[in-house]
Amino acid sequence: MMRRSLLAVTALVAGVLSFTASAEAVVDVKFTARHEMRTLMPGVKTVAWTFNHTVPGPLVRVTAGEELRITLHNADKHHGHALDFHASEVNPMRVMMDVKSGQTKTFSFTPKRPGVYMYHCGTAPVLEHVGMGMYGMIIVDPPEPRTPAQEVMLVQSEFYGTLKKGVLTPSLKAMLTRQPKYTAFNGSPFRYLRDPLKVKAGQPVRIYLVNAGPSLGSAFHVVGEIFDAVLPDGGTVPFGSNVSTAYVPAGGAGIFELTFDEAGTYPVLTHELGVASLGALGRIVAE
Ligand SMILES: [Cu+2]
Repeated sequence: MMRRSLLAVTALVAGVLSFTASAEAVVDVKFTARHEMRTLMPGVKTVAWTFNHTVPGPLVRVTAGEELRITLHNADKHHGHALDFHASEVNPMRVMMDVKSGQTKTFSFTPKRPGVYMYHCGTAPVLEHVGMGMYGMIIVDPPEPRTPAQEVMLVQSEFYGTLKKGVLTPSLKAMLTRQPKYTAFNGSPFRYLRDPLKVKAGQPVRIYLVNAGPSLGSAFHVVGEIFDAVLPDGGTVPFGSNVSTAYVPAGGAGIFELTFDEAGTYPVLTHELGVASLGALGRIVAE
C-alpha cells in the first residue's frame, strides 16, 4: 500500500515523514514537538515551536478510509502540545489532549472525507501555539484518485513580533491585535520570489492550499490566470469555475486547479495586498 509517490513538488512543504503502511492500511506518522531557533528568511532568525523541526510541520497524506495513527512526542521542556486535525471527525477529548513535556502519546482516527485540511497544535492559548509555528497540511486523497496533475502544496501563515538585529522576537500582543511582521507561503516570507515554483505549461496544475493563519484570510490568486475549479477544503462541490480569486479563511483550505497555457512567470499571492506585501507573495514559472 506504499502509495507515497508524490510528485517532485511535494518537497515544497519542508519536512519528510517516516511513513510505514501495513496491509491493514494503517499509516503511522511520528511528530516531535520542539522549541528551537529557526531561520525565517535570509538574515532573520526567530524562536519557533515546531513539529519535526519545520514550519509548517510535515505534510501528512492518506487515502480516505485508511487509519491514521499519530505518535506525538513532546521534546519541548517549556510547554504542553497537542494535535488537532481538521480531517479527523472525532471526539477532541479523545485524540486532541495535551502531551506534557517529555511525554509521548499515540492516538488514531480514520479520515473519511477526501480533501485538504489544516492540522495544528490545540494547546491553549491556541493563538500562540499556531502563531509560533505549530501547523501543517493533511491531504486526504479520494479512494478513486483525482485526475493526474502537477501538484503544488502551499501553507499560508503569519509571523508576529519585533525585529531587532536580525532576530524576530515573537509577540503575543501583536498576535492578538493581528499585526503580523511577516506573512509567508511554506514558512518563509517571499520564499518563492527567491526560488520560484516550477511547473510545465499546458498541463494541469493542482494547488493545495492551507491557510494556517492564525488570524488573517487568504484571497488566493495567481496573476494572469483563472482557476478552472476551486474546491473549498478540497471537497466535492466546486465553489465555482472561472474564478480568479477565492477566499480561504484562517483555518480553511482549498484545491485550486488551473493550466498555464502560456509559458511565463506568474506571481502567486493573497490579493489582500497589504498581507501579501509582508511575504505571502511568490512566483510560479511555467516552462
Ligand atoms: Cu503547541
